[in-house]
Amino acid sequence: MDTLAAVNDLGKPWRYEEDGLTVTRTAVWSPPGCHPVGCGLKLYTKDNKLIRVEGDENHPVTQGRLCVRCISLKDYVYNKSRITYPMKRERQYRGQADKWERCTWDEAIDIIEKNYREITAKYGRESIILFAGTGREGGTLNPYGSMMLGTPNYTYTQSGYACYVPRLAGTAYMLGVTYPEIDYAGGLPGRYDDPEYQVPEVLVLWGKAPLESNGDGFFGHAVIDLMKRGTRLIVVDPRVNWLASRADVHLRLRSGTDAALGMAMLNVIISEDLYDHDFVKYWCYGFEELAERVKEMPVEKAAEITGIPADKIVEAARMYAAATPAALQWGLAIDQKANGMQAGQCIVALMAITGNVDVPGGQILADINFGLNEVGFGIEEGVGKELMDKMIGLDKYPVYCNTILNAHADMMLETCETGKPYPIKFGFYAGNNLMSCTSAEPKRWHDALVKTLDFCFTIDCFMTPSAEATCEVFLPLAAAAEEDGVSFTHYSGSPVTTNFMNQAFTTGEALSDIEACFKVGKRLNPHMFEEYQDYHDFIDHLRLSRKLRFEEAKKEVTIQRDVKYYKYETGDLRMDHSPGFNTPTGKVELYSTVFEQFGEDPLPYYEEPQYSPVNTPELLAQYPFVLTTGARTFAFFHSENRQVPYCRELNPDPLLEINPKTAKRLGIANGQWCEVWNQFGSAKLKAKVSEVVDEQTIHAQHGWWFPEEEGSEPNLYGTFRSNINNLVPNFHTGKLGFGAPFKCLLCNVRPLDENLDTDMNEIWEKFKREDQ
Ligand SMILES: Nc1nc2c(c(=O)[nH]1)N[C@H]1C(S)=C(S)[C@@H](COP(=O)(O)OP(=O)(O)OC[C@H]3O[C@@H](n4cnc5c(=O)[nH]c(N)nc54)[C@H](O)[C@@H]3O)O[C@H]1N2
Ligand SMILES: Nc1nc2c(c(=O)[nH]1)N[C@H]1C(S)=C(S)[C@@H](COP(=O)(O)OP(=O)(O)OC[C@H]3O[C@@H](n4cnc5c(=O)[nH]c(N)nc54)[C@H](O)[C@@H]3O)O[C@H]1N2
Ligand code: SF4
Ligand SMILES: [Mo]
Repeated sequence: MDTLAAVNDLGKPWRYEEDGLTVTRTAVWSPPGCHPVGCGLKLYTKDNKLIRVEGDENHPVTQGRLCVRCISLKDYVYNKSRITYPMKRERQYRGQADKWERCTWDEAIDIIEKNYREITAKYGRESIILFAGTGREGGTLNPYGSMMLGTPNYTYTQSGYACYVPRLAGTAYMLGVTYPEIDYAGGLPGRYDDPEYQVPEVLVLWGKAPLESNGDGFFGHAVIDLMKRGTRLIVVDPRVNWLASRADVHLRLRSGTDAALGMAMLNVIISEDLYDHDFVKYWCYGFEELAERVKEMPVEKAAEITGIPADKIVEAARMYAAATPAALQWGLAIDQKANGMQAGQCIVALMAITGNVDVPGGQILADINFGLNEVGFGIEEGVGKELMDKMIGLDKYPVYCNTILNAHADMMLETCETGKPYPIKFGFYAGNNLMSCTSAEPKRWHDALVKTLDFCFTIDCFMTPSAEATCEVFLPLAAAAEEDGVSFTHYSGSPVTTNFMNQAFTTGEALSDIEACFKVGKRLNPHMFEEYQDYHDFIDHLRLSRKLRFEEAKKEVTIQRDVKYYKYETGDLRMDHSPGFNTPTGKVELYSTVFEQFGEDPLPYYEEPQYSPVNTPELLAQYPFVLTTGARTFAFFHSENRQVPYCRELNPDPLLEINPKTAKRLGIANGQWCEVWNQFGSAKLKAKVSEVVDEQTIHAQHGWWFPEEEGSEPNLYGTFRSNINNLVPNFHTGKLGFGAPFKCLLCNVRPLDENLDTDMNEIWEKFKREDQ
């Protein structure tokens, strides 16, 4: 279990005094939005005010390194547009930014309770939708949905749950664990020099840009650490991102063709006999079938599909197979396509047949005692089986809904539009801004929600376009520096550290998600909270399963967790503690009996993106470019940080990357505003003319809105003007309901005559001045 020792090498206590300031050491999650990376911060305060932020050199993984979003924390917490008191507004004034009035927490909860009682009495608890976003503290583990609201319709509103869960589901079916993170010695006391550790000779980054994203609790700098120790990179990416430009091999594929590349690499490794015979023989199921299947994808065919030269595919396959160990990290780009599960299948098969699973320097797997199953969700109790059966989408996509206990995003949109099979009336945003970022066809969501919801509330640090359009109550959210809480790297799958957030100061009446959930939940569903004295007790239960006590453990700030290898030999991967993997056959299922049981092909296959130069050549005259979106940037976490001058000035405008030759042909200059459009919609972005993309590809940033602009309807902070999701359709998922084409569509681009800068810059400068 967790070792409460060894970490605080430099000997600093969790709180101390320095030069007249109080220093609080903490390891944060969100907000500002982030995944549970748990970077170490030193917060310097005086008289309950944040004076400055520094990286904490005591943290075993981050060792003082921080990204711009935590460095600029002061600008975030004291931003002029931050909301630090509860607010209310009459239903008739929805969409009117000047109609909000300050109120007390009690008053806000009274209003929420009154609506909750009235609406659930009339329409049942199934009429409640919880809008979930990415894995931030409040949304994760679902206490808001199951305990506070008791709704079966906890809904992450991105079409096809095209983020992380397709990866989790695929690995759960094939390996019996959650996402197998690469091993960067994060849990070992000696880190990279630990005798148990081996530096990977090769690291494959496939559709992932970890320096910018630090995705899913992985600290991106670990890749640099490894490169300094000799690790060579293979990068699979249509764009030349920073790491691709430093890779030994860059496989620059056409967006959306990953499964073809994966099958071809498997084919090379198998046909050239480069695989790990022992591991395949003893621990893999269905190797012969896989070998047969991937013969359908010879490298020449894959080269034609992906646009990567055949010899490069062979080179990469050989390099990966020859390395001992080799690590592979795959990212969001794989989830964001209908064929993503199959690409994921290829990737897991690559790891397995080369013998890199559960070995030092390869992929780390969660111990059966770890992982999300250690934490009580209270869902059965809070929602009840009868109601869970009413979850939207359960009939059509049972695998999706049951895997993550989430209503299906696309089906939910349809339900909000039609009121069928029952009406959705009560809404709550728990870390979601669907009109700017989360969802495809945001205007369609807007129209459906404005019409269907009788009541809606949110908890956030800032007003968002989504809340402005639909909410009656706004609850103020504490930033991570203002709260007590806990985070697990990688959401506790492949656990490396447990991190404690130590409250350093407070601002206004802002409360953390956990505290707010406790406070509001006690009113709405008191029986669910009876056994907790206060919210710290609730944290112990929710995050620590009472195995540790927050009040004690927080002093460690970060606890490294025991990483064990070769658990398939020791029985630590299976509930029954017998050797093997936690799958129906006890082996790594290259041929997935689970996929088969769900009516999916048990083996990987390639399918063209729904709209692509190959699949829909008839559309090419109108939409000649391949569109990929949303590659992460350092300055922003999704739709956040646009208010923070420090971040915004690194990336002032929504950018569209276009190759110099394409730009020249279309008459587009660097920095010129453009319109990008396709059969689903259009958006206005600013051209960044760059070799980062090839001539056929356009890349557009996501998550744009303008907090400095008019908030009232119809402008809603300009959220629909530059929103690239106007071009992304719903209902284009894979067979099991997972995946959506956020990173593989067609589009066209044209230069705009109007120069939007003139007005926009003036508004921004005024906003910024008032903030200082
Ligand atoms: N700064 C910052 N960090 C974030 C976020 C944020 O908004 N900002 N968001 C967080 C969230 S929720 C997530 S899910 C993670 C995602 O983070 P990552 O998993 O790293 O994903 P992305 O940055 O979206 O894309 C990674 C790379 O995929 C490439 N790519 C695009 N299309 C394709 C394709 O078809 N195939 C392949 N192989 N590559 C492709 C892009 O060019 C990009 O370089 O980041 C998290 N971290
Ligand atoms: N075109 C395109 N669209 C995409 C993507 C893409 O790559 N391309 N990526 C998609 C992906 S992977 C994801 S995960 C979604 C993300 O979508 P969301 O997770 O919905 O992200 P945001 O739109 O930033 O909205 C989050 C809101 O939560 C607030 N917030 C931040 N931290 C916390 C917290 O701890 N608690 C609470 N209560 N609120 C908090 C923020 O202030 C913000 O207003 O976007 C998706 N949208
Ligand atoms: S990755 Fe997240 S936690 Fe770490 S410094 Fe950046 S914003 Fe802060
Ligand atoms: Mo995500």
